[in-house]
Amino acid sequence: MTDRLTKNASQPKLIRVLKGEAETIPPVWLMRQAGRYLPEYRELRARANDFLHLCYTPEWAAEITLQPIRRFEFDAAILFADILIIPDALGQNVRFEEGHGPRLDGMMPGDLLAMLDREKTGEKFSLICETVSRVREALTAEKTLIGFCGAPWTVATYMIAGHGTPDQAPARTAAYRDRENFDRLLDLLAEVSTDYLVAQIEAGAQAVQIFDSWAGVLPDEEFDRWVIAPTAKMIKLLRMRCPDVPVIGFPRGADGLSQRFIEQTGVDAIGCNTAMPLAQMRSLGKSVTVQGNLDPLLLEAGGLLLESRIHDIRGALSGVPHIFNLGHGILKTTPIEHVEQLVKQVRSN
Ligand code: 1CP
Repeated sequence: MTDRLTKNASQPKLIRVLKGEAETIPPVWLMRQAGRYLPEYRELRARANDFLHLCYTPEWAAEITLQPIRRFEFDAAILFADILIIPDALGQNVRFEEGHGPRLDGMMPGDLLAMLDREKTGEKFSLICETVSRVREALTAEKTLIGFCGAPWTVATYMIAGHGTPDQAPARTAAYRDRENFDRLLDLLAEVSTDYLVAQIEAGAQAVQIFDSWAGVLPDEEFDRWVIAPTAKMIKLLRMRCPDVPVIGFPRGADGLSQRFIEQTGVDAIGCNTAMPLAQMRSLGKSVTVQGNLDPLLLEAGGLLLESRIHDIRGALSGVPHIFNLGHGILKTTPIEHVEQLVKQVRSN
């Protein structure tokens, strides 16, 4: 751990912790912190009508990114966009239907490879980067701006099925049947996603998170091939171009394979889902920064149990580099007062 320590008091707290420092009061932000539980988000969302149009309008997307910072003073802002920007920018048809989540024209890996066009991505990526620069300009120096993308495996599950699925069966079946084209698809996504993250960093993102929300459904051999290998490739390419920018991996649900994920991808931090035991998080914290893992449903429920769990998470992770966060995205039914209570308690001694 000591060799990762680049002590620099002038850096924001979240970056110090990502570089391996343990803070008595951990930095805090929440996955999906910009979104539907906030009335000010719902108001803008209703005016924009179309979700992708919101993401591609820098003025609105920057405003939405900043809304939770104004309200709760989190240590980090996360760019407001979506993991499905990548398929959209590559030319696949992506829509967000009210009440149904995302809808894509799902296709087999070979057909996707024939249709996707890397040359197309520049125009849409530059709109997202314009949001990044606007947000960085508006934030004070102690706040960190996090850029993000989806991991190749998770993004591919939507590109093949055409929508979210409980078990990612369409993508798993397609990948088992045509491993060669599936590998090529993940390779393309890894390269394009790295270009996208580099562009976000050049525009002002100071750390990046790679969301692999569906990493937990794979057998270990496929986990190596479809989760670890593309993530390791992205991080290797990223380090060549942006050596100092910390990377948070979030292989959700892959608890038993977390140590292997850390060792083989080279992430600086690992996002831990709600089901990961705190003792395991503490042990992972010996090699990387750990982030998480409050249950979003407990934050929604509130009360004494919430208070005692926040206390337990902080206690279990004291002395290791820890970023306080949820184990998955905040729910749209979460009362604002519960978020206020969380931030207050995490910042109390
Ligand atoms: O109707 C609406 O207002 C849209 C709701 C919404 C929002 C607010 C979607 C649709 N995406 C987002 C923003 C978003 N998505 C962010 C913004 C930054 C933040 O505040 O954190 C981020 C980081 C994401 C990432 C994302 N999108 C993931 C990975 C994280 C996770 O929660 O697992 C995934 C899987 C998506 C796909 C997606 N986009 C939207 C929905 C409803 C979904 C899930 C679809 C499904 O599987 O059913």
